[in-house]
Amino acid sequence: MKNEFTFDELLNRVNTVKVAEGNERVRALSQRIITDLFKTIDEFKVTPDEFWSAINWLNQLGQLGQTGLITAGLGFDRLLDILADEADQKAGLVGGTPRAIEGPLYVAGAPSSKYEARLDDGKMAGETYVMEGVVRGLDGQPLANASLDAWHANEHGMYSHFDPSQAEYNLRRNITTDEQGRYRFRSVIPPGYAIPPTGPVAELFAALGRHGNRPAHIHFLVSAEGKRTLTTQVNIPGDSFLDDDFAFATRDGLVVTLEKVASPAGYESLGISGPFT
Ligand code: MBD
Ligand code: FE
Repeated sequence: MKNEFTFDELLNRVNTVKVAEGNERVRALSQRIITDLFKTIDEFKVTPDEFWSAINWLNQLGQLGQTGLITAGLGFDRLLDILADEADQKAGLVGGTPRAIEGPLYVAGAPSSKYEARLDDGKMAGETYVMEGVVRGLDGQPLANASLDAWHANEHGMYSHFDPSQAEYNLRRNITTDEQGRYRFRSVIPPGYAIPPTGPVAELFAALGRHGNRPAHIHFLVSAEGKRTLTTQVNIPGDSFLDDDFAFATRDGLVVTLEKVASPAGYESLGISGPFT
């Protein structure tokens, strides 16, 4: 078999060669992506140096575990949410808390407790907050025994598990709602997040003239028996990146308001008692 090909002949051969049925969907998607890349390389006259430095970049991206970071930064995570919202609209599944992207920094298996939890280990600098609420179905009915995961960054914008300086599951907890669907937790208000200052994502962003900042936020993963799972976030108000999130993920309706409480009462079980002096 000779392998003298024109551009079109090689592309066609790559896209169709097979010795077994394989997976039709994987083949269709691969064909499209390979075709687009062949055309891009041709149209932009990509040099071998450029091509192999891109491959090196991809290898580094994988080795450093930054693939999930770049998908967020290039809008893919947000795209999936837009499409999910559209599908919900079509199915008449409207209302409730808007979804927001999970991001690459969720870790399953956080310590779990009923109704309430303290997320921080007492070492994080900053202002204490309490967030409390009720998990409801789309019908507005409170959901008892729902599972709520909450996680956020520490004062340096770093997440436990990915940051060796933090204890396991610091600023990550799972809460099971009480009989009235209620939850509440105590933590310390996080700052924004910034991508690692060196590495493949930082390199690409520099080349694109982009910043890699997210406004301060808290993540949630909420599930309940017989219900679809909600992945969402809330934002801390006043952050300068609220309208300029590198992951395009902040949304109307997810910016909370903060209420300063001078004399908190009823939070003794979370280690909070007032009045503050
Ligand atoms: C984050 O904290 C985050 O939420 C996203 C989406 C991407 C990178 C870091
Ligand atoms: Fe985050």
